[in-house]
Amino acid sequence: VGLLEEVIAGSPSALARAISVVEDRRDGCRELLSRCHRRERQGFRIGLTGPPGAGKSTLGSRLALAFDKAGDSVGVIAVDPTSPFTGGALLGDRVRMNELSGRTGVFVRSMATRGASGGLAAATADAALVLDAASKRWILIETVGVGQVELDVAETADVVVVVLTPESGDGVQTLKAGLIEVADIFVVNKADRPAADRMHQNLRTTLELRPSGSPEIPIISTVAVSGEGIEELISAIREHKNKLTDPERAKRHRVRMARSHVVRLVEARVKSRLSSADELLETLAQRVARLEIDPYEAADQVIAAGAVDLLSKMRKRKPKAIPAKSDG
Ligand SMILES: Nc1nc2c(ncn2[C@@H]2O[C@H](COP(=O)(O)OP(=O)(O)OP(=O)(O)O)[C@@H](O)[C@H]2O)c(=O)[nH]1
Ligand SMILES: [Mg+2]
Repeated sequence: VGLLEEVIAGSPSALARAISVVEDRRDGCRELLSRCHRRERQGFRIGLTGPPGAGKSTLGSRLALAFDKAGDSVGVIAVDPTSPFTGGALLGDRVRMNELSGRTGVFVRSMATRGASGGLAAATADAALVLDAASKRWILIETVGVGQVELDVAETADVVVVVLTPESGDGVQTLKAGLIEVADIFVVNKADRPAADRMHQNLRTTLELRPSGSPEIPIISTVAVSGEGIEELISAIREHKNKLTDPERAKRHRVRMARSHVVRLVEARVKSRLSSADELLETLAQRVARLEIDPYEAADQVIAAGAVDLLSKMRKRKPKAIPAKSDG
């Protein structure tokens, strides 16, 4: 394919097209990704997550500008917030992100969620691979951290920055939201507001409650709108990046990332398989409702049907030898 060569050569329009191929799973997607994957990984992935309106986009723009100023290329993947409450912020995002796009070296891409939950994390990780091929040194992935899906997206990053505000509630709530598990760095943004110090303190106390030996998680106060604290945040990110240069750690990290990527792909496929197995599901659901079989048996049958389907794909040479579907 000529597309990847154009991406490697640095064409922004080819990059945009390649990401569309990946996002929409168009023809040639698999081949493209496989070729991207075989190349040396270049970009360091920074996941920015946190509640709606915490300042992730503002912070991300600051980071992108700072990296760009330092002469490094940047790719940004902004995952549209799913929550209807933040729909209004979307346009604002686009405008600010577009401002950034005008700068050389910064490539910004918005990804639609379109409800395909498992698919989103996979698509994001795939898009990051394409940005690698385009030699982007820093890859920023913004996602609203409100649910498991968003946390999954965050997990596809090399460093996860969880952005909170003085209004984000106490540390215990944060713990409950599962944010501490994914966080490598905490940011208390909107530090210009009252109660920012208390939030910082709460967070510190919560982190101290973790079992001894837990990895250290820096807490950084920022005012994204003015740029205050951005340097500290960049230092913390670089420090985390440096830790990953240790060969043993780097290896473990790569395996963990690969594992997560594979899991996301499997999830995405199972989900899309499920949505195309409507007929089988309907039949089974009716049998469950009639108390003929229990839901566990129905689930077994769906999975068995999927496995048969997978097998037939793997043995492309004689696909007809295997029944496409078990009709139970
Ligand atoms: N006072 C204050 N306002 C801020 C700060 N950072 C961002 N904001 C404002 O907070 C609002 C939300 O900022 P965004 O950067 O869009 O937040 P976000 O987390 O990307 O929002 P979503 O993508 O909708 O979840 C905007 O009006 C920003 O101008 C800050 O440090 N202090
Ligand atoms: Mg945003």
